[in-house]
Amino acid sequence: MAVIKAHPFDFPCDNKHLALIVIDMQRDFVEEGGFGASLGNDVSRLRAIIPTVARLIDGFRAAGLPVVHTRECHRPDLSDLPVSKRDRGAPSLRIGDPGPMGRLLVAGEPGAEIIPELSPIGDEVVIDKPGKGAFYATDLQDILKARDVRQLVFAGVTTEVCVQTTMREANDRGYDGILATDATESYFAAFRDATIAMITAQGGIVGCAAETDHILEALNG
Ligand code: TIU
Repeated sequence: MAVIKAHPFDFPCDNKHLALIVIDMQRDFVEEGGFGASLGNDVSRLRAIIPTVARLIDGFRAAGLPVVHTRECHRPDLSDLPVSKRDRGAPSLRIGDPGPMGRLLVAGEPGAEIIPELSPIGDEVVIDKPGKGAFYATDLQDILKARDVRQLVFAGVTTEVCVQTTMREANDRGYDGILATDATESYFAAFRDATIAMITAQGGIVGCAAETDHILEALNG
């Protein structure tokens, strides 16, 4: 069994049961004119991880391991959008409003698509999710069960919102989780760092954390 050099413990990874989950690398979070920018965020921080996420995805593809992509988006009629989520904060545009990339965070609109640099290929699964966590109101768990996946590597955005929420959901469902620290990013550097610290504290209460190079080394080993 290969071992990923990780913190706070080296992670014994079993390639027969390992998958990569790439969270919400969508135009709406990573490009100007999207939902993230409408909340007042600087999207350039998130763009910086694109090459590293691509390298991680390529490594999983080359090893023949599953890659699952998620997209945070809502039905066009917004029936799965709670008013509390729609009205939160003081956005210049709300979810469902028309923007430069179509209606914000609405399935089927250009802004909800995964960025072209990281487009899914072949039979890679894409999970559309109305919440922050990728298990909530989706069939992700059934899909992972069908492929006998038990260990999950996490990448994507944003670290403290959708990535952390999904990692916690996975932890409660019995999955081993490992966060790729240089393949995840937040609009706030301090929040990314705090998330890595809090999931790995207490002996890895939620999971462990490793650099992409170390994850790739274990896949190839
Ligand atoms: N606002 C923010 O940091 N994130 C989100 O709204 N969604 C995700 O993290 N995908």
